[in-house]
Amino acid sequence: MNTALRITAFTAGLAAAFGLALGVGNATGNGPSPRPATAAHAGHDTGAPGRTDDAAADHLPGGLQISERGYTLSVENPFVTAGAPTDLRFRILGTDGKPVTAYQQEHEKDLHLIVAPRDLSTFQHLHPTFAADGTWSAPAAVPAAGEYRVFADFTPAGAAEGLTLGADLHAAGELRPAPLPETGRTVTVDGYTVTLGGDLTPGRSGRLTLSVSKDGKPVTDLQPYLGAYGHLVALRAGDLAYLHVHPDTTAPGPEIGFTTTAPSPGDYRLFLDFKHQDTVHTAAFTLTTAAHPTEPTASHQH
Ligand SMILES: [Cu+2]
Repeated sequence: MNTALRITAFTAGLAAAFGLALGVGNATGNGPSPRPATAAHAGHDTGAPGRTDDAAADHLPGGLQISERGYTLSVENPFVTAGAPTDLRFRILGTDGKPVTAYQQEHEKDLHLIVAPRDLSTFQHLHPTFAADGTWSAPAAVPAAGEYRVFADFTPAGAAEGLTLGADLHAAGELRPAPLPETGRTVTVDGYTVTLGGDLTPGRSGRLTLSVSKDGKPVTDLQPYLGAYGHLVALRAGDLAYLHVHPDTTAPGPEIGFTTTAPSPGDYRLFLDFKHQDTVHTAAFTLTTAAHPTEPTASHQH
C-alpha cells in the first residue's frame, strides 16, 4: 500500500470513527505544482504600487477574515488535540455583539462549515446543529496536528448576500505539514474515478466540469446533494481564500459543472462532494491557474 492510499485509508477510518464524510483525493505524487512565472497584470506596467484594476480585487475572497460586514465568527475553544473527538462549538455574532439566530438557507442549509488544515491535506464539510441560544455545534474530526481554518458560509436573514468568515483552529500534536499533492486531472476516491475539465483563469469567471465514473462506466444516477448534483469548495493555497462556486448542472451525471473565478494566479485545492447510492464522497484536486490572458482588452487601455 502506498503512502497516499494509506492516508486515504486512515482518513476513511477516522471518518467512519467519527461518522463523518471526510475525504482526501487519492494523490499520485508529491511536491508543489509549478507556478506561473509572474503575477503581473498584462498591460499594467505603470500602475501605482499596490494598485490593481482587477474587478476581483474590488471584492475580497471569502474566509480571510474572522469579522466582516459587522458579523464575527466566534469559536468557543480554538485549541484542540489532534486525533481526539472534537465538539466544535461557535457562534456568529452580529453588529450588536449578540448571536445571530435567523438565517437564510443556501444550498438547503442555514450554514455550511468547512474545516481544512493550512496545508490543505484534508477537508471536512459539516452541517452543524443550531441551538436556540445561537450556538452552532458539530462533531469534527481533526485527524492530524496542525493549524486549521474553520469557515462558516452563511447568509443572515435579511442580508442581500451571503458571506464566509474564517477563524483559526489549533490542533496540538506532532506537526507534519505536507506539500500540496500533485493530483493531475484524474482522482480516484472510494472506487469512483473523477476527471476534472476546464481551467481556473485569474480574474475571469471560468467553468469547471467534473465527470464521475465507476468501473469504467459513466455514473448517470448521481443523487442531489445540497440542492445540486455536486458541491464544490475551492481554497487558494497559501492563504486559504475561499472561493464562491456556483453549480450549473441539471443532469444527474456523469458531468457536474461549476462556475467560479480565481482571484489570482496560483495553486488551488478543489474538493468535490458528490452523492451516489446514498453515500457522499469527496474528490480532491490540486489545480494551478491557467496562464494569465496576455492580449490587452479595451478595459486595459488608459
Ligand atoms: Cu454544506
